[in-house]
Amino acid sequence: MKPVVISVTGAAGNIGYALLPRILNGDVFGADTPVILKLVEIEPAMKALEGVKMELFDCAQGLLHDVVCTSDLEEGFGDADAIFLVGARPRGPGMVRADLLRANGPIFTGQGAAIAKAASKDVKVVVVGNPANTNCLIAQEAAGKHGMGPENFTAMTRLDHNRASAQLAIKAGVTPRQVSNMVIWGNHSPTMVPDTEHATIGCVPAATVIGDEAWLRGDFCKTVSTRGKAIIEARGQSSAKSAAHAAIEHVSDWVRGTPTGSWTSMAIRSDGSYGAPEGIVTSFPVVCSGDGSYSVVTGLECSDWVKEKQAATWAELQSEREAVQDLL
Ligand code: NAX
Repeated sequence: MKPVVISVTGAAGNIGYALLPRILNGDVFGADTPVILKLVEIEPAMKALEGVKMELFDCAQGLLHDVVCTSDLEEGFGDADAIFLVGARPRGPGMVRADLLRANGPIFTGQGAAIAKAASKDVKVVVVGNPANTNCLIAQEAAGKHGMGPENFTAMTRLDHNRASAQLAIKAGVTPRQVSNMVIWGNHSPTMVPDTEHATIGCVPAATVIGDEAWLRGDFCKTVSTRGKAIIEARGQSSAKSAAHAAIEHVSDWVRGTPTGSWTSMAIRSDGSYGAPEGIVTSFPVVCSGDGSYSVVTGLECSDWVKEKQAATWAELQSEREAVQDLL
């Protein structure tokens, strides 16, 4: 079978280390599809990346066709079928979200342009590096200047979706497999809206099974939206395994389709659905058809409580957009 080309930026980092063996396990395109990995790093990390490459060969995973290590963007994205944009500058001491936007925004103008020039025209891009939604918007705009549409670029809120589903499962005393149709609305930031109003646990509405609205609107939302911080405090490092797992599920669902009757959460370019402002990248409930296309789930009724929180997260995304206007 013809190999697929999968590019990963920030491949020498924490998430990269957890992500690459999963890709070579066939977890994105399937267990029979060989993989050419193109690993993109900045110059100072190239030596570490060579070590990662050695380890990948040492795993002798059956699908490994080739590994290319590069800091040249067009080489790194050449003919890519899927791209994980993980690499970004971490938030340093004293940096606020706006500083991070300014530091990381320019990375995504260069990457968006290089993807449009070099990748497959059907490439599926997931932005993981933070601030993921607005980095994705920047990449979309840059790619658009070279003729590639925004639908090729998405940002990851699957980790938030999975964290929320897991918290519901723990509270209900069931396995996460029983939980369906969580929705994450908005930004991958503390303003995100973990909405359980359409979720089911074992085909019963989650609200009925949990029977504790105060928890669903209080501690549950707080736990999900601050989970990343809690993990850093406990582990001394940010989420890597769970982030890699979420990124794999995000792209795998996009390539192979969401299970019948359920949806996932993905941050995509807003078309105005549910009153979200157009021209931001926001998380929606999304169905992937399995042929590479995806669409927002329509017709969900949102309570006033959810609508109020949606308005706040969308306002944050609009202000992020304004802060990087010169990069768009
Ligand atoms: P690390 O600091 O371990 O690794 C980042 C890697 O990116 C480094 O190896 C660095 O050399 C590389 N890099 C930096 N600038 C680059 C560039 N211009 N081109 C290519 N590579 C570049 O971070 P890690 O823990 O792997 O996290 C990576 C990103 O994921 C961070 O921005 C982090 O905030 C973000 N996250 C996003 C999540 C999400 O749900 N969307 C959750 C997990 C994670 O926090």
